[in-house]
Amino acid sequence: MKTAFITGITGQDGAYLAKFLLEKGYCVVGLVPRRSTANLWRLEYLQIADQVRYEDGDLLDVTSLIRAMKRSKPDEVYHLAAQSFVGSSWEQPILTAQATGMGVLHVLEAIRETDPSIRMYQASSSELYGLIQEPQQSEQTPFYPRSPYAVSKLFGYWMTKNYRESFQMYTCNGILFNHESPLRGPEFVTRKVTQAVAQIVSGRQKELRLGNIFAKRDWGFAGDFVEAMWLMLQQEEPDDYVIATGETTTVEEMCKVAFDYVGLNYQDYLVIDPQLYRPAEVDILLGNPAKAKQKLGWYPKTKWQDLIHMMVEADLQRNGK
Ligand code: NDP
Ligand code: GDR
Repeated sequence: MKTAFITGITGQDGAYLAKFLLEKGYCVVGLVPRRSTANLWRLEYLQIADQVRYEDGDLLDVTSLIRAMKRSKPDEVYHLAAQSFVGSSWEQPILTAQATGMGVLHVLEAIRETDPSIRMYQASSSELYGLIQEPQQSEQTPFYPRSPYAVSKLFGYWMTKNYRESFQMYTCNGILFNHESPLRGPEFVTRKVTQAVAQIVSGRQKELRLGNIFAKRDWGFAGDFVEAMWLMLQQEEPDDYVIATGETTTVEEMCKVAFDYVGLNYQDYLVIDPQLYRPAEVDILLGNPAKAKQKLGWYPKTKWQDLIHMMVEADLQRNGK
């Protein structure tokens, strides 16, 4: 039986990945940072909270990572933990740089100290592309990060590549485009919208305040994307891959699809709030997943419209509708 060590197991991707790996017969160990209350709701939602082994540890404390890794002796490490909300990264740039940037180096060092043959997945991001240099972004597209979050991810990307080249470690960057689900944090725009739809339907909310509705994103389903993380660690050679759907949509169109699903007109509820605009925006993202399809045999299975419907449905249920 293989052992997988997941940082960020309490987050959206951590929960879906844990479920995926448990179904493959892995022993799954999750790193959990000290919080006043452990944040296990996603693992409970997927009914796997009691099938995971937990290790205390924080990305900012490399000794805790080394200890947790030595105890769990993993074959594969999936490094998903980060301060992952782009919007907050301007408010907390130093914490973001430490967790999202330096955290990657801490994990790489913990692996190097424990057993350099452990395979490692790094959660890189389409935010690396930022100010877009090519209409569709592939592994060859130059990076131009546009937020403290993206700059921190750039450091993590290159450290992951550097440890592969310097120490022959099996480390991979998954350059994942936006992926969402009913387990998405409510601060991200898709979930903010689907939650608002459900609350408006149940009379708990009257309006939806958004920032830049003209931004375009390539939205996929998190449940599809975690399979690609695993596939990257099953190859003969480590490499970096774009994971995306190859379709892009505005925030406004996504909003329309969510409200249409319950028979409401989004224009009756939407309020544009300039306070929600970002200091620097990523206007459009559109990924080219051709390499992942060719080398990993991976392709996205869920259309973004179905994903938004799935999320509205889950939020309606949470609101008793
Ligand atoms: P979430 O925000 O849902 O999860 C983040 C996780 O990181 C949580 O488990 C959180 O723990 C943990 N964490 C935060 N700070 C620390 C710390 N100091 N020490 C240990 N753990 C910590 O993110 P997602 O699941 O959506 O994303 C997973 C990864 O993929 C992130 O690195 C993100 O940046 C990246 N990514 C995500 C994309 C997406 O569209 N979802 C696209 C591309 C990249 P807690 O719950 O206790 O706060
Ligand atoms: P993003 O996701 O920044 O792409 O990062 P988010 O859902 O936060 O924003 C997407 C786009 O929507 C616009 N927007 C709003 N966003 C939020 N959150 N709230 C609003 O009210 C709002 N109004 C408009 C944003 O300006 C933006 O253009 C996500 C995260 O998961 C990262 O960790 C990951 O790396 C990238 O996706 C790929």
